[in-house]
Amino acid sequence: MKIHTHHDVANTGTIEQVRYDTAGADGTVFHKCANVYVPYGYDTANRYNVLYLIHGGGGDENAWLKECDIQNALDCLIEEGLAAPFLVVFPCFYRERTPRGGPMDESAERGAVLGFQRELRQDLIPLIDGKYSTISSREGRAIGGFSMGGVTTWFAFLENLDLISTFMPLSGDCWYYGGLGGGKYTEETAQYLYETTKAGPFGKDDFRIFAGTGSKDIAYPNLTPQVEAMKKYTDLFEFSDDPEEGNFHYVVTDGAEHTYPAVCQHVYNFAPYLVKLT
Ligand code: FER
Repeated sequence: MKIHTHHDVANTGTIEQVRYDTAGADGTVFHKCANVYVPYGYDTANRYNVLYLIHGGGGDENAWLKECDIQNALDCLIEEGLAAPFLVVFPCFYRERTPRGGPMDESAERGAVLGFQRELRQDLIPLIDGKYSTISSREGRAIGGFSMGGVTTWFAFLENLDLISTFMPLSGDCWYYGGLGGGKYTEETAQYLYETTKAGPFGKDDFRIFAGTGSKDIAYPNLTPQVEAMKKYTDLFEFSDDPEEGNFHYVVTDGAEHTYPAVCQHVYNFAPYLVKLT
C-alpha cells in the first residue's frame, strides 16, 4: 500500500464552492453547497475525471478537508505523476445541516444517503458537468466515501451505476436491508448486490470496486463479511489483490481505526486506479 506523508509541493490545487438548489420529494427546496478541489494547471482545453468524495455521519462538505490532509494528498498524487489531474467534489449528503447530537439514528442516516442518490443524479452531476470541463460519462466518474459515505457509495452502486463506473467504499458497508447490513444481513446483501446488477446492462468489465478499511475499524466486522460473501459471485465481482486485475479489491490496513486520516491513506493508494490516466 502506498502511504502519503505530508510534504509541501510546488504546485497546489484550489478549493472552490459551488451552490445549488435541490428539491425534496414534497417540493421543498434546499440550498446546498459542495466544495470542489480543482487541480493545479486546470485548463478547459482538457477534460477531467471527477471523484465524488462523501463525508461520514454527522459531517458535511467540509469534513474531509477539515479532518485530514486530503488536499495535500491530492496535490502530491498529481505532482508526483501518480494520477492524472482530476477534480474532487465534496458534497453534503444531508438535505439540511443537522449535526448529530445523540446516538446514531440508523433509519434517518439510511434515508439521507438514499435521498442523496436522486440529488446526485438530478442536481449535482449536471451542475458539475456544466460548470467544469469534465469527462461527462460514467467512465469519467468515481464515487467514494468514509463510513456513512461508504454506505452512500454502495447505494450509488445500486442506484447510479449508469452514471458512475468506479466505487470506493471506505469503512462503510451496504445498508440496503438495514443498518450495518453487511454484517447483519451478509448473504442477503451480497446476493442483492449481485442480482440487481446482473439484471441490468452492466457487466464486470463496466465497473470497478475499491473497498478499504482498517483491522481496528468499527466497520471492519460489517464490511469484511460482505466483501467475502460477494467474492463467490465471480462472474460479476472478480476479486484480485492486484488493483490492475479483476474489478473488485479490498485493502485492510493493519491496526487502523475509524478515522478520516486512516481512510485518507486508502484514497491516496487507490487514486491512481480510480481515474484513468489520460
Ligand atoms: C459501519 C458503517 C457505518 C459501521 C458504522 C457506520 C459500526 C457509521 C457510523 C456512524 O456514522 O456513526 O459498518 O459499523
